Amino acid sequence: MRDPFCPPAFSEEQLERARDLAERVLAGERRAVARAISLVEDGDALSAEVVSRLYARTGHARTIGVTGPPGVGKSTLLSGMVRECRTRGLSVGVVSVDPSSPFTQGAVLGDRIRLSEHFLDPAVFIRSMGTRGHLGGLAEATLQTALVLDAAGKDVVFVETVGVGQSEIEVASIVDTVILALMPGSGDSIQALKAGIMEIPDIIVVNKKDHPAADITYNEIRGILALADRQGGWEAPLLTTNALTGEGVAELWERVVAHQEHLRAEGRLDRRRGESLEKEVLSLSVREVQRWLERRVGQDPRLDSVLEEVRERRLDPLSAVRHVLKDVLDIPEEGS
Ligand SMILES: Nc1nc2c(ncn2[C@@H]2O[C@H](COP(=O)(O)OP(=O)(O)O)[C@@H](O)[C@H]2O)c(=O)[nH]1
Ligand SMILES: [Mg+2]
Repeated sequence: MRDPFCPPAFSEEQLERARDLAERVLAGERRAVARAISLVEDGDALSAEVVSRLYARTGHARTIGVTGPPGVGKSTLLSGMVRECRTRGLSVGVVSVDPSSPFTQGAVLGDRIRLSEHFLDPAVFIRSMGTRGHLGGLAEATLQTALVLDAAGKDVVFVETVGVGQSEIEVASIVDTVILALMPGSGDSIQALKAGIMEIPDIIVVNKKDHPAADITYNEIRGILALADRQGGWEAPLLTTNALTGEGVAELWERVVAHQEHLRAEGRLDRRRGESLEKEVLSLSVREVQRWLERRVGQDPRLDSVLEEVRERRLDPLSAVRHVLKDVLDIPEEGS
């Protein structure tokens, strides 16, 4: 297990490989992009080295997240939006994350079918991520993959993630525009919206408008949105689509563009991106500290003795936390 406070030492040869790979990604070389993403996906320590060499050249791509419960048609909608981008001459990267199919990688196969028309297009790069690996966490791997695609010069980067209720929105927060896709039967997500547990996304789309209950769902969500606060002067539009026929997909893309223009016009894009990146760094730092601390159990006599005192009820948990912060993590007490 690598120690986050002590980055792995690479050989000169490895560093040379990372440099070379980063250069080829920046040149937009397809095989290099695939290789870099594989390193990210495998949680290979060298991937951080590659991404650090790409980072300064990112920020060009428009990033769009599509989230929602499994089966609502996110991948199919994405395929339609990729088509919209291509007719406008925009190059596209797609990262599709579906941890809901842990056994068969079925989502990955299904996505290949749903996105198949784009696989031969050299201006489109599609990557489905299964559940394997991800030592650094799925959200981090997704962010790094999006950065690779951005650095490779893609104009638009889509991130598809499964989100039910309040879960998995984390990944969506790294993008400029969040689309929540729902369909009749997405009860949990609709309840989460209603209860205010789930943040109102930038755009909501009710897919499968051919479904008999689509109107009811549409009206229910419209009712929720009517009561919701506008966020930053943007009123989240509600749309209906039939991703299979492509009905409504052009309008969906127009709304995405309108949202991006809204962000840019108000100088919000940079602020939003800045805040997301800040949050990302903090939450990853917290996670690394947590892992580091967990690894210290059984290794650090000070930590072990504090834990033992708690077990034996000689020390209460909150006092123990103070000891851990001060003696193990070396964090000075608040106010001192
Ligand atoms: N009837 C109908 N089926 C759809 C529509 N959009 C997608 N589907 C189907 O719904 C299933 C799940 O679609 P998929 O895009 O994989 O959903 P995801 O899990 O959200 O990515 C597939 O069988 C699609 O063909 C739609 O608008 N109407
Ligand atoms: Mg999908």
